[in-house]
Amino acid sequence: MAKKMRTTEQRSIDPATQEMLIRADSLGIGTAFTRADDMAPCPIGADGMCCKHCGMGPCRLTKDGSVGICGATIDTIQARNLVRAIAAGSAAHSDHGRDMAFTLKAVANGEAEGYSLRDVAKLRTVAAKYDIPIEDRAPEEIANDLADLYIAQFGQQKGKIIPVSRAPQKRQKLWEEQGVIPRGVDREVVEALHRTHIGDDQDPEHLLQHAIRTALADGWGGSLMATDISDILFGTPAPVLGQANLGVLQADMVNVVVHGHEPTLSEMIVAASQDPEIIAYAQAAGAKGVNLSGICCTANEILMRQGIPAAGNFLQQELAIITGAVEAMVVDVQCIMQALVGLAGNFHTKIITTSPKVKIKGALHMQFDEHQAMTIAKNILKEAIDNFKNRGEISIPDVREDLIPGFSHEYINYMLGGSYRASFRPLNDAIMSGRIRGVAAIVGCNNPRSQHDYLHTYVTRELLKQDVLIVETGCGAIASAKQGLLLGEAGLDKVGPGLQEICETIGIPPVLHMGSCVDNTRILTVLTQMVEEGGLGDDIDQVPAVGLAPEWMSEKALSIGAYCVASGVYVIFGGTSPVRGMANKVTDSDAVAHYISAGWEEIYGGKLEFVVDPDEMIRRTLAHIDKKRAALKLPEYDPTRFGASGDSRMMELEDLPLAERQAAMYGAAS
Ligand code: NFS
Ligand code: SF4
Repeated sequence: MAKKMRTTEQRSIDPATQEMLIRADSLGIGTAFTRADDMAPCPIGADGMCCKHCGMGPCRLTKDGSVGICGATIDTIQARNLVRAIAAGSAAHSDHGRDMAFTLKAVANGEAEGYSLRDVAKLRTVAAKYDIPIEDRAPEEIANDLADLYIAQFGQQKGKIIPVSRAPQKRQKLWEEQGVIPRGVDREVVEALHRTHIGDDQDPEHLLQHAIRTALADGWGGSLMATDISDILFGTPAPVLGQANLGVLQADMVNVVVHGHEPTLSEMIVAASQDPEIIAYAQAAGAKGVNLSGICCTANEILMRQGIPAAGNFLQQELAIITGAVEAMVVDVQCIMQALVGLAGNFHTKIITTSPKVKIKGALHMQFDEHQAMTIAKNILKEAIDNFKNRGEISIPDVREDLIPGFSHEYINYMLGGSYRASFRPLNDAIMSGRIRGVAAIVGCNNPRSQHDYLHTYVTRELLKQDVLIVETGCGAIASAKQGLLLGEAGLDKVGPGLQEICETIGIPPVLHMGSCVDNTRILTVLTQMVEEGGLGDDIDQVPAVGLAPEWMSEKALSIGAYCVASGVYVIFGGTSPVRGMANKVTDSDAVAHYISAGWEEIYGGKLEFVVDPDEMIRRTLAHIDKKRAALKLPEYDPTRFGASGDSRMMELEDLPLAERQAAMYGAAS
């Protein structure tokens, strides 16, 4: 079959990316974009119908009704593959959470050089949720107890992991009845591997039930703990001004790009880069200073807390190096392409691995240890500065966009409260009145199989026109940032009339950047608080909300999708389905695809679907939101009811007591 080479415009909608892809071509350098064109995905594996779980295989099931050597059916193999992917995703997020807990423990005991407990208020709030005594105690004592409690969740063998207690009551009861509350984070991941070994669990529905439990160990376990601790150690995000895209690299400075996921390293590199000793060292090398920027979720972590610019999202990691202006790319864990090392060989860039868990052949390994964090961070920066003199010709795209990230659930709660009190009431009211039709979370990766950033931003723009408030995380948030969608009032004219009123009244962008992928738990918290606020049902599945991952590629994304479904959310993924079934001409088997959609919806009220066409994603999103509105007996969405005059009306209503305000806003609707 002839290879299909795409044009630069077909590969990405982002001008900085296009410019660097042209440069890569002229230098004869391959990237993930060209490799994706060179290699068609294996259709059998893509549909989840290849099994490599034992040495009798690999078994490739290519015909309807065919089975593996052991007799495993297509349904079983698809379910097993999905369970394993979700287990890997859950493991990645949760192991990140574990390391954060160890860091918290070290900080509490004065053993972590350079770190402090930056948000004591959040520490106290979180500790109080678990009945850890907080009165008359030093923050370190509280932090030590919280760290112990969180560390224990990973190895716990029986009972329930404790953060689950933060879900809506009704949801917890449902999970209890279904037997899917994680007993311990590690236990569920291990059991997922056990159950999918040759000759174990072979009932697809039973396997997929454990996929839910394993994913919940991520969303209401490892990830939630990671977010809590990151906020406690580095500060709970609040809006700051930031920038995104490759144009944040600077010609006259030492450029250090931090890439990966764990904020423990990147936060310390931020601190070290501002140290007078390091600045002097850079100046002695002939540079103006050290310019830090981030890629992937590390970018999100330091962007939303420190305003450190994001050089780009997942598919731009190679392109940053192709500028020729990066002295060092410092990586820790997850989403780091092995191609970086070979690519960097064409330039002077040093790839520095830092995690005891991640080495890449040919990279420089400078192992990070939170006990000597500041010393190691400075050594890493000196290595980069020493490399400045080796820089060759550079070409930095003059493309960057401002953005305002940092909408933690705490901040959203605070900002919505406006003049009367910190609360989710105004958001619930706006949804109930129909000013906001519903909420969509648009999250997840880039994938070189689809046009870079296109699906994220197309779906975002179209839903905004339909008065859907958008929250974003991960590489999707960076995609929107680069397109100027995360800016205060700019672009509000392209937003539906009701949503425009709300954004103007509260003073928020219509797309809220909520952090890294681990921070998708912030979205779970927002949904829970909306439920608790009242008026939108008594569980998450009743809220008019949808989750989308239009350009997903990682196993972590599948875990996020599954825990959102288990929490009651309708989740739509773009691209290929790992359980494609019917859509593939080879087989009529769609039992697994059907089960994770209709089957899961019957149990959890949420469902997981894979949809290629973005207009179909939008159609299904709006249909779901409208269905949920109708079930809540909310007025039908009608954009003509709101408009320019609404602004002053909102202001008037704000002064009325709650009951009167609601009566005025919804009229006869109960
Ligand atoms: Ni999320 Fe973050 Fe990006 Fe995908 Fe990778 S960086 S954890 S996995 S690619 S969104
Ligand atoms: Fe084949 Fe069964 Fe072994 Fe899988 S577990 S490789 S289907 S024999």
